[in-house]
Amino acid sequence: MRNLIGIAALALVTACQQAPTELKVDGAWVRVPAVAGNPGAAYFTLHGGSEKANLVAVSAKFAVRAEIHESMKHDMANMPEMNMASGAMMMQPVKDVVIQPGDTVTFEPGGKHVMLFDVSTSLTPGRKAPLTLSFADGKKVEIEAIIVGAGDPAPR
Ligand SMILES: [Cu+2]
Repeated sequence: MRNLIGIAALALVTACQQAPTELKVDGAWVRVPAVAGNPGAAYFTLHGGSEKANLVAVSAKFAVRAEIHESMKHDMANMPEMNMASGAMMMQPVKDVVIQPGDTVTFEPGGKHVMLFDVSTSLTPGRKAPLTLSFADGKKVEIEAIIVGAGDPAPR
């Protein structure tokens, strides 16, 4: 009898360990533009679950359009005419972002980010606003992003 209980307990532990974990998103924040009409940006961290995920779009009710971008840190040496002194950050849209199982993918200034176009002027720094992340399998994840003023430091 004792053995049976032991086996049952073991089966339960195994079942727990094999339960699939869901992808999670945290640390979301939105930088409002310094000048009305300029784009804002959204950042967050994706924590991969047990299955590979593919982020294909991000949207926000407070922006007319949103694009996933990646800042380009490479090739600068080969393009002296595109120097950093101009203050213009070089970036390009990316079609999708793959999150491997158990992997962490961070959207942050200078790296991957979501560019928000035609941002509502009613966003108040310190408050929160929702972002919707859409994945290739049809899954949508809604997260609350902290709104950060144009000149304020990142919230982490
Ligand atoms: Cu951008």
